[in-house]
Amino acid sequence: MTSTTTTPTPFNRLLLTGAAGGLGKVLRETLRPYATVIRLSDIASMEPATGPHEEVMPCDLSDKAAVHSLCEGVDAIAHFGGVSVERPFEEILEANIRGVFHIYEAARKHGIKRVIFASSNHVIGFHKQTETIDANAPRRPDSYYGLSKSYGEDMASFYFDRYGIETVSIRIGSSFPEPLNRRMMATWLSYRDLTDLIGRSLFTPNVGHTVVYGASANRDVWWDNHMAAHLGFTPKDTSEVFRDKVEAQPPYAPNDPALIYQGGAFCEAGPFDD
Ligand code: NAI
Ligand code: 15L
Repeated sequence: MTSTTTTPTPFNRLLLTGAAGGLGKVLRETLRPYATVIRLSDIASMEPATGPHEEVMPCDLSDKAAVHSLCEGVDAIAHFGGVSVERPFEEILEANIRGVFHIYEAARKHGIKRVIFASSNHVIGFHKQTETIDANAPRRPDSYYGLSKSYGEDMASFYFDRYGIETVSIRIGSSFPEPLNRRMMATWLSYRDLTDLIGRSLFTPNVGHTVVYGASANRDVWWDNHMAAHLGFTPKDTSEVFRDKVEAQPPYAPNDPALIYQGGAFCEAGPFDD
């Protein structure tokens, strides 16, 4: 958060769901400056608290009562828990759809005023890679997973309009240590840029419900963040430094969705019941 004019006062207690996951393990460390205490939660086991700045509280997001207890005493939520890839609808329903409802209901009951929602590029995955889209582009979910993130964004919008709970929904591209394939040269979001974007999303006043695309300063741009300009997010990293390594991989076949659609392989995942 280098270009803000004031240093934000950290939250007292920040809840991080999905804390045992790929991003959660990173954010457990990098979100530290944003809160006195980070409450770490997941259905999976994780390392015990390493000091008074951490609390570990296991929880299944599909358990309403457990999520309500989880949110007690919390000032802001970074909601990163849930199924993170395409799976049968029933799995997505429990973790992502029921889960996000439980998070917002608990936020309402406990007076929590700010949520960061880990949304995904798969909300708009059926847009072609030749398009550049902003936050107002029609959603074109590419999977049950993408649908659940679209539902989460609508939940965020509703809870702002109805109850004044503010959310930044980050449509994360591909956040990994480095881009893993040619498609990710456009979608990659470094951990440093993600951490900065979460900070801005937590501390920028009056965000209402803001949708922002999460990508680093990559050469090929599919997403236009002018509608989230108030966050002041200017990514610092770029996938260009990995280009030679990634382009050593074989090229995609001409009909590969990874070459055609923004959501890549998710556009051809499933069906699961046949
Ligand atoms: P991950 O799969 O490594 O982590 C998700 C965590 O959620 C896991 O630790 C899992 O145990 C937990 N979880 C699943 N079901 C749960 C339940 N019922 N109750 C409680 N916890 C549950 O995924 P990753 O990559 O760390 O992503 C974190 C979040 O960011 C996810 O919501 C994902 O959809 C979103 N995201 C990630 C992207 C990426 O490139 N890493 C891209 C777009 C979105
Ligand atoms: C996501 O939403 C997934 O959570 C992540 O694992 C990647 O597949 C990413 O999108 C992507 O599109 O690369």
